[in-house]
Amino acid sequence: KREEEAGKLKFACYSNDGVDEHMIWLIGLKNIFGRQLPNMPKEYIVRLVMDRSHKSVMVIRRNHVVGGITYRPYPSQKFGEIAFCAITADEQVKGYGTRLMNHLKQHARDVDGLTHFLTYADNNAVGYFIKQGFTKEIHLEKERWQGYIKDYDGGILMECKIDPKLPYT
Ligand code: SCA
Repeated sequence: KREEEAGKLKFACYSNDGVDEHMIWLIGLKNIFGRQLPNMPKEYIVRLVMDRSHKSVMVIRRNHVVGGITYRPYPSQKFGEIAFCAITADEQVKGYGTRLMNHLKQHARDVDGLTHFLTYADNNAVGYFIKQGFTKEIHLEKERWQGYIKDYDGGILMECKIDPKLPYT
């Protein structure tokens, strides 16, 4: 909290919108995903992070990306799919992952108008997602998400309902 007040911690949401500075932050985040998600092909990471229909919420400290979450909002369906989520190695388990998710929920609700998130979680990330309010039970009606998100084997589909009123940040 003190760091944030000193202006050293910043949460931002960027997409590949043609602004050079946004591209630089997205490249920094893409490099973290490449290192933290070794099972994901690098080309696939670049493609989604740079895809214009994806957005990335990231935490920036002292002009460096600490971590982020890349997601695709489906505004017509009012849900978003989380594609990647990672914090750089030496900054993990310090609370950044939780704060990042809270910023994502707030942004997705207030800017994108979303009510839910879905993600195919890696086995070893299920614990983290549960702590962020995700469940393995999918309450969202299948008609709202079927055909929109790609099936991905090796992952467990998880859902999170975004509270309509709660201040997340
Ligand atoms: C953290 N926690 C975990 C955990 N990582 N619990 C179980 N399994 C894990 N892997 C717990 C902490 O102990 C803490 O619990 C709470 O979750 C939040 O901690 P934090 O400090 O806020 O978390 P942080 O380390 O900053 O970030 C979590 C994250 C990170 C998982 C993003 O560790 C990371 O980048 N890991 C490597 C990459 C990864 O596995 N990414 C996950 C998604 P308390 O509150 O009780 O103290 S894999 C992916 O993106 C592919 C697609 C997908 O959707 O899965």
